[in-house]
Amino acid sequence: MTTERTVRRAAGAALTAVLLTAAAACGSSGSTSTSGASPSGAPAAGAPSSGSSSSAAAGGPKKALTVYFIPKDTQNPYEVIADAGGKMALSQLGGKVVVSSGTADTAAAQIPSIQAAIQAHANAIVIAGNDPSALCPSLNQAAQAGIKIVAFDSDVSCGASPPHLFINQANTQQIGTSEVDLLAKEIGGKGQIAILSAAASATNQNAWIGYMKQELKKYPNMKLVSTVYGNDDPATSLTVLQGLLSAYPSLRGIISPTTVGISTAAQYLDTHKSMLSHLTLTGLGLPSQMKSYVHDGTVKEFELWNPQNLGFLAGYAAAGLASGTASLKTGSTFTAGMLHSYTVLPPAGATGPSVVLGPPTVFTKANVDQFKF
Ligand code: RAM
Repeated sequence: MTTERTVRRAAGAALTAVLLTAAAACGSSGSTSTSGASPSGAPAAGAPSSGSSSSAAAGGPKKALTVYFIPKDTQNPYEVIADAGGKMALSQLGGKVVVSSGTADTAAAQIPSIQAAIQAHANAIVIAGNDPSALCPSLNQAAQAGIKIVAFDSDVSCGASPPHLFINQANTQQIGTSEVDLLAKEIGGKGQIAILSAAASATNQNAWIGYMKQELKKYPNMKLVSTVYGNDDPATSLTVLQGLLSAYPSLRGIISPTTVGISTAAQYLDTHKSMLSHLTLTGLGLPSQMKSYVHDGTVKEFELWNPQNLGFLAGYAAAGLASGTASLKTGSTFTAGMLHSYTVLPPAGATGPSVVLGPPTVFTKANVDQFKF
């Protein structure tokens, strides 16, 4: 049982829509990109204007903060959208985001970006961990240099040191169990199934897969035969998918808990439609990437949350910690602009202090077009 709970959650699709900006406009093509107080993408209608924060005086975050966003990699569209949310948050607070990471989903590729944040005297780091423990020594160095540490998307498990806040996209258990339930519903709870995941060391996917395995006990006739890892790289995802399909010709279902994996698999099945007579795909996907596959029947249902809201919340959390207006204390609260107030949840299992953005949305033909991310 998890003790996570949503204290204040994004108010569904209406709020989701408000925070959408063109992710492409905010994307990072190189390994490092900077966004100042005037982002290229104007805040969407309803967003507070970026110059409005005399908030330090009002007890809000300090102005002119520099926050390093270190996503899993700089090329994954999901991560680009999440970083855009961070840029929007810091822009509203009069600070800036520097996006820096590698192009492969490894801890080694992220360590230079942590070092760069230390060199730049950043106020905070927001990192999506490609590995639960390999980043801890560098993050400790950063914390010793006075940099506040926030994990989002994929947590790090460094124990008490450095202390950090995890911004969870949704309840971890719910993400894992709901994907199994979606697939079970579609295939009648029967047959061989497989998981097409991201990097083998990714904390988030591994935590979800743990709950998937637990949930599978409810379906004795559904058998998990293989888990393969595409490293959030489309080419690798395709290779391991093809290996899976040839090793298990009777496969009835695939869960891909990664936007890169599910979009790659959907694209493949779209051009191998005969497979759809016996094979069902679900998982976590970006509606913008998946909608054509939903409309042509390749995929019926999948889920996600708004990655831009995730980055936005992480940006506010980082700014709050760096300003002393947010803390890691259980039950303490901070305000994340238009997403309102969040309460810090108690540590549970391998997860330290955390906040949860909100429940995932299930996308089908009926609603997939409403979401712009
Ligand atoms: C991929 C990444 C990310 C995950 C999403 C659902 O883009 O692995 O970490 O949260 O999928």
